[in-house]
Amino acid sequence: MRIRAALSGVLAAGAGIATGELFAALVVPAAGPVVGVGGVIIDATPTPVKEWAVRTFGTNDKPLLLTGIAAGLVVFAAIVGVLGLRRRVYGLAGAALLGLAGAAAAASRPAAGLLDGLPSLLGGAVAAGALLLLLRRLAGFPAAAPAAAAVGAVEGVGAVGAVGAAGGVEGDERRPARLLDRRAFIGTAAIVGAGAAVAGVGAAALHAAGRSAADRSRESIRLPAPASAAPPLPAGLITANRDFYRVDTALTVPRVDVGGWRLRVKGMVDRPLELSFDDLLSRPLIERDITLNCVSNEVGGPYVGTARWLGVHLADLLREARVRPGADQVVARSVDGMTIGTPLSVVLDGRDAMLCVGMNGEPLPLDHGFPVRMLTPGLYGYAGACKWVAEIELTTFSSYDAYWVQRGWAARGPVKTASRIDRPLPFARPAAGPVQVAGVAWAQGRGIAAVEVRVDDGPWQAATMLPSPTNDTWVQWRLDWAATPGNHLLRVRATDKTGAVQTPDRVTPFPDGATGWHSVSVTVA
Ligand SMILES: Nc1nc2c(c(=O)[nH]1)N[C@H]1C(S)=C(S)[C@@H](COP(=O)(O)O)O[C@H]1N2
Ligand SMILES: [Mo]
Repeated sequence: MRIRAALSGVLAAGAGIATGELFAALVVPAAGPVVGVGGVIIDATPTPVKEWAVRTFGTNDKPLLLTGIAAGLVVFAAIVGVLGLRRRVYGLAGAALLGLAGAAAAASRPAAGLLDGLPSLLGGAVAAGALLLLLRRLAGFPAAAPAAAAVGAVEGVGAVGAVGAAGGVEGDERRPARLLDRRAFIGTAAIVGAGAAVAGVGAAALHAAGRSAADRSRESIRLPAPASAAPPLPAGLITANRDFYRVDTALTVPRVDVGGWRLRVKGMVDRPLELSFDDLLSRPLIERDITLNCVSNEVGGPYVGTARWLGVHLADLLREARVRPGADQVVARSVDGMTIGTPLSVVLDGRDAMLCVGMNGEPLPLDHGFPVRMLTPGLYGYAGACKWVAEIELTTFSSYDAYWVQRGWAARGPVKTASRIDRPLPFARPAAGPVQVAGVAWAQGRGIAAVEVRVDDGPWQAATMLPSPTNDTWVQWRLDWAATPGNHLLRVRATDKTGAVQTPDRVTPFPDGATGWHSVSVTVA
C-alpha cells in the first residue's frame, strides 16, 4: 500500500510538472517550473560550490543539476504520497508547496514577467487533483493489505498467498472487491501517467519548435560585409564555433526572435537609444580576431577560444547616446536577466569593445548569444562579454554590482597573462628523439612578446611564435625538443609586451583569475 501511495505521489507530481511545463511552453516559454527552480538554485549556489561544479563536471553541470532536481522531486513526491494516504491534507499541502515554490522561483527570476508564476500554480493544482484521485482509489483497499501491496510485480500470486496466510476465509471473501480496487487504481494510475507523458512530450515538442523558430530567424539573416575588415587569418588560429567553450548560467538557451528584438541604451545618458537588429546591421561593422577566456579557467584549462567577430563599435554608440559625466560603469543586461558590468573607461579607451552580431562568418550561434552579444577585448567574459544582450545601462560602480560581483568576483576583470601546453598531452609516452611541444599564450590588449619552455630544471628555451594578427589575439607557439628517455616535466611561461613575465605563483580562479605556470609530465620511451 505504501509503495502505491508513493507511486501516486510521484505520478501526481509528474502530471503537475508536465502540465505546468506544457502551459508554460504555450504561454510563457521562458518560465517553465523546472528551469525556474534550477535558475534559483544556480543563482543561490555559493561561489565555491559553483567553482567546484564547473571544475568537476564542465559543461555537464547543467544536465547534472536537472537530474539532481528530478531525483529530489521524486523523493519529495513519494513522501508526500505516503503522508497523503494517512491524511489527505498532507498530500494537498505537499502539492501546494510544490506549486508555490515553483511559482516563487519563476516570479523571482530577474527577467520574470507578470504571468511567470502561473504555470507552476496550475501544475500544483493538477498535482493536488491527481493525488486525491489516486489516493481515493487506494482508500478502497482493506487495511490489512500492506504486505500484499508491497509485493508489486508478482502481486497476483503474492497477494492471494499473503491474504490466505493472514486470514483464511475472510481473505477469500475480500478477494473480488480487492481485485476490482486494484484494477481501478492501476487504471487511474495509467491515465495519470499517460496524461503526464503526453503533456511532457507536448512541452518538449513546443520547446523544440521554439528553438527551430529561433534557428529559422537566425538562418534568415544576411550579414553585411564589414566596413573595417580583419587581416588574413594565420592557419589554425581560430576556434570553430562548435568547439568554442560555453560558460553561462542559462539552463535553457534564450531563444530570441530578431524581429522583435530591441537594444536599449539607457541610464546616465542624455539621449537614450533604441535600436532594432537592422539598425545595428546598417551601421559600419568592424571585423576583429579576438581571444575570449573565462575567469573560471584553471591554469591549462579549456575555457578560452579565439573567433573572428563582426559587430559595431560600442564606443560609437555610447557617444551617440551622450553619456553623462559621473557614469563609470556600463551594465549590459541580457534577455534572461544576466548583468555584466564593464568599466566605461575601458570601453572608451580605443580598444575594440563591440556589440557582436557575427562569429566566424555566421550570425552568432544561439549558445554564444544570438542575436547580439557584447565583447570587450582584454577583460574576462564575466566582465565584458554579455550574451543575448537586450539593454545597456550607464551607471556607476558605487551604485550597482553586476551578477558576478554580487557573488564576490572582482568588479573589474582584466585578463592575466597565461600560456598553455597543448602538445604533448599530459602523461603522453613519446619516443625518444625530436618531439614537438606546442600550445597557445594570451595577454589580450598587451600582446605576447615571448614564450619560453623549460624541460625539468634545464634552461628556459625560447619557443617560436606564429604570426598573430593583433594584441587581442592569442599566439600559437612551438618548440622542437630533443627528447631523451625517462620522465620529464615540461613547463611554459609567457612574457607580455610590457615586459612582464608570467608569474609562477599559483592562485585559484576566484576572485579575479588564476595564475601560475602550466606544466605537463611525459614519459619518453
Ligand atoms: N547572458 C549571459 N552572458 C554571459 C554569461 C552568462 O552566464 N549569461 N556568462 C559570461 C561568462 S562567465 C563568459 S566566460 C562568457 C562565455 O562566452 P561563451 O559561452 O560564448 O564562450 O560569456 C559571458 N556572458
Ligand atoms: Mo566566465
